[in-house]
Order: sequence, then C-alpha cells, then structure tokens
Amino acid sequence: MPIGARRVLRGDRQALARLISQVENRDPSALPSVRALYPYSGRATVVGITGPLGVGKSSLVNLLLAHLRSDGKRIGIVAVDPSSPFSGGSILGDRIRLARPPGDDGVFIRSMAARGHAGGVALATRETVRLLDAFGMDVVLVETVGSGQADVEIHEVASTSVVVVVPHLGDEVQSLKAGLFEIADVFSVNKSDLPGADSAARYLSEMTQLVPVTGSWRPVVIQTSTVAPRGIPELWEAVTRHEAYLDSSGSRQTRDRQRLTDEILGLVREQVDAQLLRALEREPDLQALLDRVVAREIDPHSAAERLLGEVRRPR
Ligand SMILES: Nc1nc2c(ncn2[C@@H]2O[C@H](COP(=O)(O)OP(=O)(O)OP(=O)(O)O)[C@@H](O)[C@H]2O)c(=O)[nH]1
Ligand SMILES: [Mg+2]
Repeated sequence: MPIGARRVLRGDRQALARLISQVENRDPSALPSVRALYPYSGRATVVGITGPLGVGKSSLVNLLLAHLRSDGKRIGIVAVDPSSPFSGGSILGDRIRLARPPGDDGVFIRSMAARGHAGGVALATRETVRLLDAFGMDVVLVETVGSGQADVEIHEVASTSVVVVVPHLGDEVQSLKAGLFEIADVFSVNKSDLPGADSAARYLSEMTQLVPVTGSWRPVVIQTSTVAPRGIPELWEAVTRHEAYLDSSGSRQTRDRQRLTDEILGLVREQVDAQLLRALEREPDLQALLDRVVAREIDPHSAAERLLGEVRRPR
C-alpha cells in the first residue's frame, strides 16, 4: 500500500490534508493512494447541507457538529465555496466560518473552491468525502450553496440531503419548486426565531404532499434556529430516520449503484476528453481539415470520424 494511504489509515491528519489537496488539483500522483483507500470507505453517513446564500448552513453545521461530537461521533466537514459572483464582495460580510474546536482530533474540516473546476467539483468533492470516510469519520457533512441549480449536485455525493430555507422565501420558492425540492430529503426552516417560520413550515409541508416522489419517503420539515438554538436534535433525528428508510426500502443500494455509475462515466469522460485533446494536438492538418469542411469538400461528420480515428489510434 502506498505510504500516503497507510498514513491516512493510521490517522495522520497531514497526510489526509495533502491527499485531499492532490485530489482537488486532479493530481495523478494521488491515484495510487486514492485507489488503495477505496475499500476502507463506505462506512460514513454522508449528509448534504444545501440551500441559498446566507440561510445559516454553516451555523447549522456548527451546531450539528457539537450535537454529534457530544455523542462521540467523528465528523468530517467539507464546505464547497459558492462560485457565485458575490463571493468576492462584501455581500457575504457576516458569513459564519467553520472552525475545528481546538485540539479536537475527531473533527476534520476542509473547504473546497468551487471555482475553476468546471464540472470537476462533484468528482473532487466525492473523492474528498471518500477520503474522510476512509480516515474513519462516522459522519461527513457537506455544505454547498444551491438555489435550484446547485453548483455541486449534492445528491451525487450525499445519501441524505438537508435543504435549508428561511421564512419569507419570496422568489426563492419558485426555484425551490424547480430544483431543491427534488433533492430535499429533509427541510430545515432555519432562522425560525424570525416571524413567519410557522407558515413557511406549513407551506413546505403542504408542498411535500403535492410533489411526486419516488419511493415512499416524503421530505420532513423541521424548524430550526441557531441563534436561539432550537430543532437541532430533531433535525439530526430526521436525518437518521431517512438513513434508516434508505436501508429498509433497499433504495440505498439502488442510489449507490446509480451514483457509482455516474462517477465511472464521469471518469471515462474525463479520460476521453483528455485523449481527444491529445488527438487534436497530433492532428497537424486540423486547419486543413477545417478548410475542407468550409469548402464543402467533406462534411462535418466525416471530419469527426477522422478525429475519432485519431483518438482510437494506439500510441
Ligand atoms: N436570526 C437568525 N440568524 C441566523 C440563524 N442562523 C444563522 N443566522 C445568521 O445568518 C447569517 C449567515 O449565516 P451562515 O451560517 O454563514 O449562513 P450560510 O448559509 O452558511 O451562508 P453562506 O455559506 O454564505 O451561503 C449570519 O449572520 C448568521 O448569524 C438563525 O437561526 N436565526
Ligand atoms: Mg456557509
């Protein structure tokens, strides 16, 4: 087994951090360790915490962390930064930053930049989660910003997705219907210390009755507050109920297989793309080929076939 992987299994936090960085940079030198660690993963409960900007996702993660730590659970946290155009500005002024309690070895927190990954975020996030899993974390919490068209498709990573909203959703209700509604296993109506929480929760509960679901799970709606702490044990209880449902209904298996199919296809695509780029570099007559297509001497299909031949050509 590669030394990096052995160190991770031994509980070496630095080795874990280094490996995650390599995974994030799609550095091929991480591959041997990533592969060696795969059999040690699959034990952690992976929970997505997603929702629009500033609804209190990090605050909830902090309180869930405290709740789970008091239960002796080892916790990994992955925070995928928003790639929204606001992220450089002061609009996020009072965001809560996640921090590991000093000296607590049962917690590992990692931020990932969503920017500059173009499609690779889900892949890198999934592998990071898997490394935390192999490291021995019981629960991995993944915070992502999502407003219906999530940057990271959280359900590609998490077995339970908590969608966080706040009272007075306004226009967000529309995008909720479109996107987040489909992925929510549990709703947290956070900031329920503010007025309107009851009616927001009631509205969401009614919506969950209307939206078609696959299987027999209907999203559970929990009111939470992180400033006047409320609903945190109930939120976690809803998550564990959903996890139990996944097991009893057999849908964990179905979902896992689907996720792995997507992952493998994603990896194949990554390789094919890279091969295509190399083939394009090898094709010195690309411009000439293009000229011929422009001059109507050959058609685009023939040009594509020619390039495909290059991709398939053994090197
Ligand atoms: N009133 C009230 N404010 C809250 C509550 N939870 C969080 N906040 C406040 O909402 C703001 C954003 O909280 P965060 O936890 O950073 O929210 P977030 O969803 O992680 O934000 P981003 O990661 O930037 O999308 C902070 O000022 C929090 O103090 C709550 O339950 N009630
Ligand atoms: Mg946050």
